[in-house]
Amino acid sequence: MDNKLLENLNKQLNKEMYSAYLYFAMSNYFININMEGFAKVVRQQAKEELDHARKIYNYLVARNEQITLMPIDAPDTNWINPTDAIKNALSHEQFITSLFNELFELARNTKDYATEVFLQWFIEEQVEEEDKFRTLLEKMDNIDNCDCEIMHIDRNLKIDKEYVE
Ligand code: OFO
Repeated sequence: MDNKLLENLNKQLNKEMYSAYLYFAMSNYFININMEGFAKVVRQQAKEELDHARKIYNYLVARNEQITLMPIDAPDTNWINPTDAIKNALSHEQFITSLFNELFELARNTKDYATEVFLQWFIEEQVEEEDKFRTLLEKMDNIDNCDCEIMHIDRNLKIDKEYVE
């Protein structure tokens, strides 16, 4: 595999672990302000991020490539309200999308067709990830951070079967 592509895939493995940390941190934030519905949503997201990391790890193993594990940064947790936290989730996912786009381009430019196909799953997944947080944010933006309405959304998320513990 091309050296730069391998280096960036290893970095992406680290970013997925960071993403899990970010959503665990966000879950703590929501638990501390008694919003268990939002906490459940981001905790499920953390679980998905760990799956993404595992997918990249397994792919590098299957390709017999060198895996480099790097330190995971601690996320910033200075959210001022629930909307701020979910905005952070959306902008983080947009950043991750840009990283996958770069990886895809590099795989294509280095004619690594197996990696190009492997990355397609992530490109599609990012559309869903952005959509999930954008949809949630639209609901929150419409009510302008009114506490009672945010709590109403939280209660609905808590019973929403789409999100599991
Ligand atoms: Fe792994 O997709 Fe979010 O960050």
